[in-house]
Amino acid sequence: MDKRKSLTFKARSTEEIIRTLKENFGENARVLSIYQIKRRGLTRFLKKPQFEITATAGEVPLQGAIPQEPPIATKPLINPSSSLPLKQQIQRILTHSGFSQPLMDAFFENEPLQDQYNIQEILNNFFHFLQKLYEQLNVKELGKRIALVGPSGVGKTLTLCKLIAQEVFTLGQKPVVIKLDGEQSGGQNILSVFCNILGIFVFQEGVDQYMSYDAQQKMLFDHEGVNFFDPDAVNSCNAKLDQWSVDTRVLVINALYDTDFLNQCFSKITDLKLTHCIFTHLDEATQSNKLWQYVLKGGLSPYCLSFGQSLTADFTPHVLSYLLNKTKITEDLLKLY
Ligand SMILES: Nc1nc2c(ncn2[C@@H]2O[C@H](COP(=O)(O)OP(=O)(O)OP(=O)(O)O)[C@@H](O)[C@H]2O)c(=O)[nH]1
Ligand SMILES: [Mg+2]
Repeated sequence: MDKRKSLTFKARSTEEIIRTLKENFGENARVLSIYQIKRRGLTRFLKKPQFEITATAGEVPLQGAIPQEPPIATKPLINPSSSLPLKQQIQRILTHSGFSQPLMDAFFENEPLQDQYNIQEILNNFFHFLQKLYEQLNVKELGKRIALVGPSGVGKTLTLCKLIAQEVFTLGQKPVVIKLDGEQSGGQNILSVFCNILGIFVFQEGVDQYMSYDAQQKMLFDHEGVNFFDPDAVNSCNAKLDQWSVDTRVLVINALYDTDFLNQCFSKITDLKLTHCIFTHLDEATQSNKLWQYVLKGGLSPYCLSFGQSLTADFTPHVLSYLLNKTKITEDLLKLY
């Protein structure tokens, strides 16, 4: 048994995964990532899901590393010859870069331009302003019962796996998982397989009865997709969360959604008693500047960000650093100055 090697293999069931892990690493196996292999065509409905697992006997890398992105342009930019007033020049750059009007208004209100004439300097001030607002946020503590809610397919289940991985690998905790999707699905799905490997109990509402009411037991809830345009669906989700006394209700949102849809989801904060938010698919977003508005002024506490399909990584609780790293000014516009 080689304690140092890492291994990537494919398997179709929990038993197969556990057997391979034991054969290669004995009791010391550490799962680094699990992907569900996507199938094409109709056969995907007929065959069991297949997983690709990477495991090692070594240390598990820490969660939450901040990916390095190129910093924003740093050369001084002055355009004294432009006919546009400075404020308008800045607004034009920020609007084209995806920042919202209310955020820009708050900036100009807070930081009068006075006799600054260097655009780069003002943009730097804008980033400091974003940072200042973030630091002033009243971020709510997480409770013991955490539910992920959001529209279908945003990445709730995958993000839940990342949170479970963090609980198990980083905090050494074993939460209980409750699937709030009625009696919809049974059998093997990625959440059940993953929890099985980690020795986490998964209860499926309507099928299993969860009997323990220990207030200290951390419980993570995976809710089915909610149609935010359907008041009945929103009410029934809220009733279910009330029934389970869920205190931390996290809105999970795909960062690629347009602002109309984001607004629709954020408009249900009161109806669903939402407390936190998570943005997913940051890896696919070429620019994430529009998210600042929701993070800083959306009314929910930022929880974490997801930027990839790994079950155990591609995830950070360092929302401010990640967003600052990813924030870009449309470079073509800057070339004009
Ligand atoms: N690239 C990328 N893919 C992601 C991310 N988060 C989730 N996905 C993918 O998005 C798809 C849907 O993810 P799920 O976790 O099943 O979404 P869900 O919200 O639980 O879906 P429902 O339960 O059907 O409502 C899967 O293929 C995930 O691998 C992310 O941050 N980046
Ligand atoms: Mg799901």
